[in-house]
Amino acid sequence: MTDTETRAGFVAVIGAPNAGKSTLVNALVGQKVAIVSPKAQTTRARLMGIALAGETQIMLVDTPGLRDTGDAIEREAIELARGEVRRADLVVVVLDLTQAPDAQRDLMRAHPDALQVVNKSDRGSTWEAPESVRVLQTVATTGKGVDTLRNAIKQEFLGTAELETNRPRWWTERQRKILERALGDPHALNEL
Ligand SMILES: Nc1nc2c(ncn2[C@@H]2O[C@H](COP(=O)(O)OP(=O)(O)OP(=O)(O)O)[C@@H](O)[C@H]2O)c(=O)[nH]1
Ligand SMILES: [Mg+2]
Repeated sequence: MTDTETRAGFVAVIGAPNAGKSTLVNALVGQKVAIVSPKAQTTRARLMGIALAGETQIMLVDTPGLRDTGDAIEREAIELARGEVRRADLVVVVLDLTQAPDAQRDLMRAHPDALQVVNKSDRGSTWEAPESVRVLQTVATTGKGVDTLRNAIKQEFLGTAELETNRPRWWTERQRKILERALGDPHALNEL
């Protein structure tokens, strides 16, 4: 390991449809890489952005909202999201307390190691997320709480560096070059 090597980690951003995942990814990245819409199920394809926290490169994978569905295309998109989750070093579960709790509680239970983010914290809520040190509040549309979230993600990688040899990853030279190009053009990440 040398000073010129860069740390990076894959973060999958998951949550209910319309929870604000894409808005949050855009806010973390600092530019519009993901499509945002008031309509649910906007995100269908794999999409990545890169956020920097000091020397740490955070690769964010925006995913389609997860829900049970009979729609074949939507099911495929959800399968894709599950794949992203399996590949990720860290999962961020985006909660929307203005939406029904059941499926979101299941999602939290399914990802006990995830960072949980209560987005739309500017809106009223019909239920409460469990109190936990791992729950952060954000307003993705205004950027409130986004710096704190970025730092929390970074901490996840730095904090586990001594405990696990496979987290964070050290990129190969090829991957490092792609990452470098991705700073100018996020689409370069698709080559990874
Ligand atoms: N009030 C409020 N609205 C938000 C916030 N974050 C996102 N929104 C709005 O919620 C809607 C959905 O946002 P998206 O980012 O597209 O949600 P998504 O989770 O990516 O949705 P899918 O990809 O369809 O699953 C948009 O109208 C956003 O402007 C927030 O913190 N507060
Ligand atoms: Mg989306």
